[in-house]
Amino acid sequence: MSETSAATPAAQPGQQSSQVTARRGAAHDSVFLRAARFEPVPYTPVWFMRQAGRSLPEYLKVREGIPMLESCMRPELVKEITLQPVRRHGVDAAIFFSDIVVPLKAVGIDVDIKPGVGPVIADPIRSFDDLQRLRPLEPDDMPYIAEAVGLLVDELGTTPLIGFAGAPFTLASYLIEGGPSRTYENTKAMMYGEPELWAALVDRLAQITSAFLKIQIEAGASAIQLFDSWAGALAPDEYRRSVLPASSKVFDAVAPYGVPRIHFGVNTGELLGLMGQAGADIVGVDWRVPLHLAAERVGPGKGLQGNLDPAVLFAPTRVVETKAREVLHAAQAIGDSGHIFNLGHGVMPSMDPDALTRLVAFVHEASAR
Ligand code: 1CP
Repeated sequence: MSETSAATPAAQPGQQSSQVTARRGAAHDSVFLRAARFEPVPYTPVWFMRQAGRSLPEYLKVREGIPMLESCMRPELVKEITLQPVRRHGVDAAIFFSDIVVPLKAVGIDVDIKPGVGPVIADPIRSFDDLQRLRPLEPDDMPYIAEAVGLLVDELGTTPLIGFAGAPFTLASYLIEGGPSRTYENTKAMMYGEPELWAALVDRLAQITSAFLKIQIEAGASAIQLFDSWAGALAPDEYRRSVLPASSKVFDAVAPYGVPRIHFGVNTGELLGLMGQAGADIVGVDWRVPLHLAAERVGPGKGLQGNLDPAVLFAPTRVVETKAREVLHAAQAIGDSGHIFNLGHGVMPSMDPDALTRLVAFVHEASAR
């Protein structure tokens, strides 16, 4: 973990008020942030990717009749949805309710989130001409984000708020394919066949992603997670050549703030070392690689987040507990701290929320030291 991680940056002239620093400060000694800084903790902190969302009846209720992207632009609603899993499950951190495509919408890309599908882009970006439509992101493009984060950190008090963004590769895959993909054929065609266009695209996305993260941090987010959900589609050499430089730019851009930086992707067993090298303090691991092996791949000085198979939650409680204990045991490879318990990917809509609440209590109890 880098020296800067624990500190608040001194040199962000005119960008960060002392008020915001003080608000973030309320969560400074939380178990989540202590673990993220490798400090001793009384128990392993836990939160869940996609903890806000369709598994919760209270979420379905407040979202009724409001399209996904519109809900992300209503600060009071964002605050309520972000708080719901914190109230219900007692998780150790909140994750900001938004989506990785919100900053694309903010710079004028015609994107919608279609129920049951995901993000759909009306006019995919496949040429230098198309790239002109992807302009840089300015803080004024999304005033509703800083407002929602501000409301949240005031309400959350000592519970930290995790900000997030999509990494350049994963965002590029939606922009190029026009929506979710299994094969990433158009994305890879550009990456292999038009390396200059590809480099320009991921560089532009690195700017947009960095700006989106900065807005959240400056408004009071205590940590960030960069989701490169689909980077696992790439071989390590290709990741190193075509993706890592852009993701590194993002991590470098937020480094001066000193907030812990988490980097996650699905199916990234072969990329874990490189994803750490990109600049993360903590590497998120899916369920395919046990944490003691992930620790070897990531190397010393970095934390790990994960990695219970989400589908385990559909099994009886005793099985969930056995499997969760296995995760805690494997995490001992990195010592008593530096581990943040999570699922290996997001909560599924059909999951029983009570099973998640029980899991939080179990992780706290089973890891107590
Ligand atoms: O109407 C709805 O409820 C739509 C479902 C939904 C939700 C709840 C989408 C559509 N996005 C979100 C919120 C969201 N998205 C959050 C905040 C909630 C939380 O974590 O508690 C976060 C962190 C995301 C990030 C996100 N969006 C990722 C990275 C995380 C991951 O799952 O790997 C990705 C890939 C997206 C794109 C996206 N948005 C929505 C869907 C269904 C998808 C995936 C589509 C695909 O398969 O490509």
